[in-house]
Formats: sequence, C-alpha cells, structure tokens
Amino acid sequence: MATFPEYIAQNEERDGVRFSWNVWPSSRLEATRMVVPVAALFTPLKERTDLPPIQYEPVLCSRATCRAVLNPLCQVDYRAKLWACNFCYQRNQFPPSYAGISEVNQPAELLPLFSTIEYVVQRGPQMPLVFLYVVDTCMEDEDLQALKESLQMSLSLLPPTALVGLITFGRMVQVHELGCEGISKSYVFRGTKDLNAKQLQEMLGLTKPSAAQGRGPQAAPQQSFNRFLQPVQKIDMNLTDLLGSYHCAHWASPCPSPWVLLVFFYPQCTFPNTGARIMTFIGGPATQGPGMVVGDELKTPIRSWHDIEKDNAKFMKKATKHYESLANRASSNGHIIDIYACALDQTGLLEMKCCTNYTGGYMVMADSFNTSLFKQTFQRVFTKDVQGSFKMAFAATLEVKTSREIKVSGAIGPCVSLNAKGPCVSENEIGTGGTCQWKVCGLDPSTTLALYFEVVNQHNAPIPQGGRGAIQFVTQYQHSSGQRRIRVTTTARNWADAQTQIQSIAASFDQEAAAILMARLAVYRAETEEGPDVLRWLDRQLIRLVGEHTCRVSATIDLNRKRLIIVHTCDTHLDDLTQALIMIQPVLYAYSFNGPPEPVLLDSSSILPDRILLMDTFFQILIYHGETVAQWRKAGYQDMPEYENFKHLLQAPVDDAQELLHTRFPMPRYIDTEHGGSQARFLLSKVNPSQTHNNMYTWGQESGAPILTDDVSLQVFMDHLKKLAVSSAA
Ligand SMILES: *[C@@H]1O[C@H](CO)[C@@H](O)[C@H](O)[C@H]1NC(C)=O
Ligand SMILES: *[C@@H]1O[C@H](CO)[C@@H](O)[C@H](O)[C@H]1NC(C)=O
Ligand SMILES: CC(=O)N[C@H]1CO[C@H](CO)[C@@H](O)[C@@H]1O
Ligand SMILES: [Zn+2]
Repeated sequence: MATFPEYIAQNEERDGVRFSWNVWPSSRLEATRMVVPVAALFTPLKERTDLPPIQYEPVLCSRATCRAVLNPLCQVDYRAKLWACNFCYQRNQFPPSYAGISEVNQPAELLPLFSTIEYVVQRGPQMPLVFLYVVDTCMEDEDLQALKESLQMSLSLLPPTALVGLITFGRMVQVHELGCEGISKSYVFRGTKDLNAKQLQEMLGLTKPSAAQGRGPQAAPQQSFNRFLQPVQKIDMNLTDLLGSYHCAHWASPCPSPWVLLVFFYPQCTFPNTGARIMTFIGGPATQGPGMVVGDELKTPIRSWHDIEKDNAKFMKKATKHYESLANRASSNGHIIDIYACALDQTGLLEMKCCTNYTGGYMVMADSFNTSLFKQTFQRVFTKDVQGSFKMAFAATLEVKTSREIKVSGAIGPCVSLNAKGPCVSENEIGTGGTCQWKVCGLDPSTTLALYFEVVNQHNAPIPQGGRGAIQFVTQYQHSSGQRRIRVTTTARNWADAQTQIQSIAASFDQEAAAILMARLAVYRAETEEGPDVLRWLDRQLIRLVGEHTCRVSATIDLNRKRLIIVHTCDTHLDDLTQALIMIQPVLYAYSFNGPPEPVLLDSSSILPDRILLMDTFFQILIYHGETVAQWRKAGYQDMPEYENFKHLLQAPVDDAQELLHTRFPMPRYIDTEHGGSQARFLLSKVNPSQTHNNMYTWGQESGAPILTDDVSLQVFMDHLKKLAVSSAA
C-alpha cells in the first residue's frame, strides 16, 4: 500500500492530475464544511514519452447525454460483448471491430496502465500549422535589428510546410502579400477605423469559397490557401528580405497599434477553426484607434496604477472592451495570441491581457528586444520534443465528465466557456462555470487548468462501501504534426463518510495542490471583485482552515496572502505545480564555507554577512552577496591563488543560476547584487520580515537583516490567526 504522498506523485506522473482531496466526503453537506473544495489541477498534455498514440478512435457511451469514453474503470462482459459505462451505467454493445476481445485479449483502453490514453483521429484532413507575425515597426533601431534576427531565427525553426503571414504596423498597417513573384506587395490601411470582417475581406480581395464550391471539410483548407499565407519553404527568403528592408522612419513618434483590427479577421478569413499562432511584437503603447491606451501627444503620460485604482484612466474601459472582443473572436476561431512587449515604458498590457488569457498565448515583457530575456524566451517557444514535434498544441477543447455524485463548478485557466450544459454541470459556479466544456486555443505540456467540483450526493443517500467517484477529462486538440488527437484521462477516488472516517479524508489532503487551487481562486476573485472584499474572503477562509484543519496548510496559504495580488500578474496559466509553488513562495538557498548549499527560510534572519544567497522567484533569479562576502569580493580575494576556495564559493551560485536560466520558460530576469546594493530590494521585498524597525531588539545581534516595513511578520500573523480561529470556533 502506497503512502498518500507516493500515491499523489504516481497519479500526477501518470495522469497529470492532482486533487486537493484524494478521498472525497460522501455528502454535499460535509463537503461544504471543508473550506477547500474538491478540486483538481489538471495538465492536459502532461509529457509522456511512454504513451504512443493509438491509431484508432475512442469508443463512446451510447447515451446521448453522456458520451463518456470507454476506460479501464468500465465493467466488461466479454461473453456478451457489452460494457457498462461507469458514469451513467448505460450498457453498451462493443463495435464490430472489437469482436475478438476476451479477458486475455483486451484493447489498450481497458488496461489500468492506460488511465491516460491518446487517440489519433483518422478522419478529416491534416491541418496546416499557421504562424502570423504582427510586427510593430516603430521602435529604436537596436530593438528592430534584434527583433529581425529573432524572427529570422524562428522562421528557420518552422517546418517547411508551415504557413506564414506578415503584418507590420507603424503609422499605417500593412498586410504583406507573400506570394507574388519577386515583388513585395502590401495592402495599406489606416488603423483608426474599426472595420468589420466583411469590409476587410473585400479590401484584401479575399472571398470565401462559397458553400457550393467547397466540398465539405476535406477540400476547404487547401482551397482557401491565399497569397497572404504561404508555406515557409516558398517565401523564406522573401520574408527575410521584407523584414530586412523594413525601416522605421519615425520611431520617436507615437505609434498606433491597430494590429488589433486585423489579426483576428485575417486568419479567420482563410482558416476558420484551425489552430493558428498570432505572434505580436509591440514596441510601445497604442495611441490611436479603439485599442488606444494613451493620447497621441508625447507629453501626456500613460495611466498609472494610481489612475487605474481611482478609476481615472481615460481610455482604459474602451480599450479593454475592444481587446476583449478581439480575444473572444480569436478564441472562438481557435487562434492563439502571443504578446511580446519590449519597451522601457509601459505598453498597455493590462488592457490587452485577455488576448493571451482567453487564447492560451504567452505574454512576455522585457525592456528591449535586444535582451536575452526576450530572445531566449522566444526561442524556447519553438522547442521540440523527442519525436521532433513542437511542444505546442492548438485549438483544443477540454470536456469534463463526472459520476452522478459530483458535478463540475468551473475552471480557472487560459480557457473560455463553450457553454455546454449537461448533467455534469453544477449550478454553483466557480471560475468559468456553467459548462462542462472549455476551449483552450493554446496548450503546451505544462499548461495547467484548475477545475472545481461540487459533491451533490445527499446526506440521506449513503454511497455503498467501496464506492468510487469518477471524473473523465477528454481533451481534443490539434497536434503540431497536423493530426487531430484526443487524449482521455479517467480518474477515480474513494468516497468516505466524513462523520466516521474523517481521518482518512484528512490524511488524503494534498496541501500543495490545495494552496495553488486556493491561490488561483483568490486571484480570480481579486480580478472579478473589489479588492477589500477579496481580502476579507481570504481571511475568512484562512480562519476556517486553521479552525478545522492543520496549521501547516494555513501556513502555506497564509504566506501567500500578502503575495496573491502580486502573483496574479504572473499568470493563471502555465507552470506545472513546482513552478507555481515557486511563484507563490520563492525559494532561497544559502552558500557559505560551513558546508554545501542549503535551502533556508525565506526570512530576513537568513540574510547573513558571510553568506551568498540565491533566490528563485520564478520570474527572477537573484544572487545576493552578504556584507562580508561583498567586501572580500571587492578586495579581490577570489583572484589570489591562496583563496581559491573563495573563488569557488562565488562561482557555485552562478553555476546553479545558469542552470535555472537555461531550463525555465519564460526566461527569468537575472540579478546579481550585494549588501547595500540597490537591486537588493528585490530580495528584501520577498523575505518574511521577522526583524523590522518595529522590533529592533535583535539589532546588533548577528541574526539577519531588519526590514523596513509595516507588514506584520508571519509569526505575528499566525498567532493572531490562531486566536481568531479559536474564538470563532467557540
Ligand atoms: C544588442 O546588445 C548587444 C550586447 O549588449 C550589443 O553588442 C549589440 O550591438 C546590440 N545589438 C544591436 C543591434 O544594437
Ligand atoms: C481570464 O479569463 C477568464 C474568462 O475566460 C476570466 O474570468 C478571468 O478573469 C481572466 N483572467 C485574467 C487574468 O484576465
Ligand atoms: C514565392 C516567391 O515569391 N518567391 C520569390 C522570392 O524572391 C525571389 C527573388 O528575390 C523570387 O525569385 C522568388 O520567386
Ligand atoms: Zn455513459
């Protein structure tokens, strides 16, 4: 019998699923008392090298409202060639091709080993890979030059048959025609008017093949090939020339950003409902058109956090609405929007964030296109797996099926609702709810969605001993090879009566998963509700948690409390679990002469003069040299042969940091600082202020660095929380 931590690790490894609870309370009433709901972190495309896709299609339950996929939990009558659906109990006939099955000759999908299985859809055409580059040309020469190099690099990584398009924008928007021989032709638009799809199609001379012309889905994609999207093998050089010859005459003038007018209409005109990656490269804020976030005059500053908080940001509402409609249209077409914004000043990402959030795109912000942060991150988008396919998937839908005692309340992640009602859908919405299907335009192997469930079984309807609740995740997606694939994960957990078996429920708690699930929920609420309400809600949850569960759990969540609002900028999307945990609670390592590097508390008491610290906050990798170490370094001891061990001490964190920098996506910012250095603020703002100027009694002792803050320390906060928990329970 495996321990719970082992069981949790195995399940994550095999199915990409982690539940907050691994034994579920068997009645609605008991479940609502649990503060942390039954919920799951699900990584649909969890990398599995031992999972060769199966070359046939899944067998579905025949009940129209169910359509669950045949799986290892179904009961099979081999003699009668029947299988019973474990979700709706419908008895189904096996299809004729399964005539030969028996106990010793089982299809893969019935083997427990294949609780996660992937099918290749045989029908339908191979889908092309479409990449649309949308490039702001109003930027400084250095940036533009560096950007061109990155774009050329990316072209060289695309498979020869990938379709590529180019839109550039400065004062005007140019849609480049890539097919014409020898001459580069482009269509020029003013970006200030909101054109509709039809007008745009007419202006570009794109007319959709009429229904009579296109013979079903088989013919459509090939026919609608057009001169704006060309296979990379045909246009490689020409696109390179195009970018190479591009010159921005007026980078100093404010640039409009009307790419928004075009991006969604454009692939839509050609490849409806086909995955496409729309990569936008932005060098400044939009100053014209419906997406503008700042006025055209250079002297007007862009809205500040203060303006936003005071609801005083003039263009914000209109721009946000505009980008939202854009994002909705892109996602309904299955198109991903990535935004790479590189500028020293702001570019209006806040208004645009739904573009990446709704479509599963990447949002990357850097000071310049000539930074390794941008260059490496962009390059890593095109990494390939061991089979040589891109680690990106397109136009996915995720469907959740549940057994009768449980329903799905909603999802939080880079998805939009497909408004699919059905017996599995709970009336109590959490996140994007009211549906059992979501669209996820862009997925990679680390994309993780949070799914929240509601136990609906009534108290007076006990579940038979040994009963299990089941959840099936069906992910249909376009693989980067052009195939359509369906990945099916079927999981089940035991039910337990919370009155008699509370220990087994408590023992099954996964505090790491729960911390992330609650953090996502808090961030979601922070975005959709007023700030103070969310903090109050969070505090209430904490108090209930401390009152009813172990304190360790609350300690994890509690540390996050102050950070949650920061975390939300981080993204509710990528990141596997360890990475998400790093975002919530950065990790700190200490290097000293006293032994090998060791993890230390993220606390001001860890900052000592004779130590080097390495902090990983996910978005930053920081090396901090303590006071004494910094003095030695200044004195140049590392260059003296007799102090070689000091040289090694200095080098060790640098080597470790390099390793992190090479594997992390997106590439983190690298900071090298020391005691008293201005960048040390990045460390000081993250540590728990156990010593502050308010409790100076530790001053003078060799016990860490005081932090100038009025935030209470974790200890004070915990003590207070426990007091409240006890008094509210009384
Ligand atoms: C980009 O930065 C590097 C190093 O800072 C510099 O050497 C190079 O000239 C820059 N590129 C351009 C195009 O200015
Ligand atoms: C992301 O999109 C969902 C809806 O799809 C929305 O509810 C949520 O607030 C969005 N989050 C961000 C960061 O925009
Ligand atoms: C597909 C295409 O238009 N290719 C052209 C690229 O440019 C070269 C010369 O610059 C032409 O010869 C190709 O026909
Ligand atoms: Zn069924």
